[in-house]
Amino acid sequence: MRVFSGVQPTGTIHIGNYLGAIKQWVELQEKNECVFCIVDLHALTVPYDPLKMRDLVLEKAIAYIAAGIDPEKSIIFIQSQVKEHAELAWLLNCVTPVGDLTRMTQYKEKAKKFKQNLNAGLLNYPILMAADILLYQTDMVPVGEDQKQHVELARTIARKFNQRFGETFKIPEVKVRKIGAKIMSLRNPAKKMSKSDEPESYISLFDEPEEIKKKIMSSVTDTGKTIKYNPSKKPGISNLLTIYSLLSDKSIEEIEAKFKNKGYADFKKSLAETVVNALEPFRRKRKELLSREVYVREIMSQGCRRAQVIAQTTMQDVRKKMGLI
Ligand code: ATP
Ligand code: LTN
Repeated sequence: MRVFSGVQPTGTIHIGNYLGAIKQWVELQEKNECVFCIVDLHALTVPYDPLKMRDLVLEKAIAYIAAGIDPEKSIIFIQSQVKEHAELAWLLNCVTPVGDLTRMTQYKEKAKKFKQNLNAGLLNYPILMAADILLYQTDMVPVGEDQKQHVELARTIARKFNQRFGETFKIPEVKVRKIGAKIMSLRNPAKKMSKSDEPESYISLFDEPEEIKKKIMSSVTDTGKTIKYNPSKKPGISNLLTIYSLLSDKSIEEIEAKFKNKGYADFKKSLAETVVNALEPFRRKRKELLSREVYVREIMSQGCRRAQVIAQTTMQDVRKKMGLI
């Protein structure tokens, strides 16, 4: 099966991104043909500094590899280097009703946040994402919960295109984890952990042990004393239990049993230790890769060439079907 997914280069990759998306990628690459993208064109839809973009993209390439994406097994590349993404996005613009875009949850939230300078890119964002996915005749898109709606729209766009112009695109399936698809903020367990929030609200994949301990010990938890999984009544503790479980490969029940007669402080201390240990190999690998920029850039160039071959084949067909030859 062909798998496609991506992360935006802005901000730091956090354990929400890792547990919701990247951890699935690492597992999927063993048995599938995987294409993983750094979606820099998507990142232009919100205010950003052009001088910092280059480093942010390189940092994400390093993060992918440090977190376990193997460039021998998977294609890793930068979205803007494969021009077919922008080209197909324009063509798909012409088959997508505006009403489908204005009802997207992420658009509605961002439209509120950027009321003063709302650009058309924010509205059209899911079309570019559909182009990313459909260019590669993707079977499966592993993402976090917040991106499910966008993948569903990509399916709708593909179906509509196929009906209008003839069978062209594969209809992709979304793959969202049962547990961990929505890791919550450490500061506010009612909100998802997000790169664009304050650093205390997330744990970066590369935070130093001291920072991890501090963030976990001061994370917002619920009233009461018991360590019990109950997302609606105890969202803070439930979120921490989810993180603990996914990073230790222990079931939530096992962890609850372990802390049956213990308090929040003991639980948090043990969680901090678990997180520090689980992220240690990533920190080590990242340090090594930071001094090998040429190697990382070569992986990106190779990835770009491999991605282009697939993208160009799809585009030839699309152009022909749309009468553009
Ligand atoms: P922002 O919230 O600032 O828009 P982000 O943290 O959501 O950024 P993205 O690059 O948009 O980061 O997301 C990359 C991948 O991580 C997507 O598949 C997304 O669904 C997933 N993801 C993001 N946040 C979480 C989270 N809190 N829990 C689980 N998965 C997440
Ligand atoms: N919009 C996604 C990133 C993204 C993506 C994709 C994910 C862009 N193109 C294609 C899966 C498939 C986000 O996480 N914000």
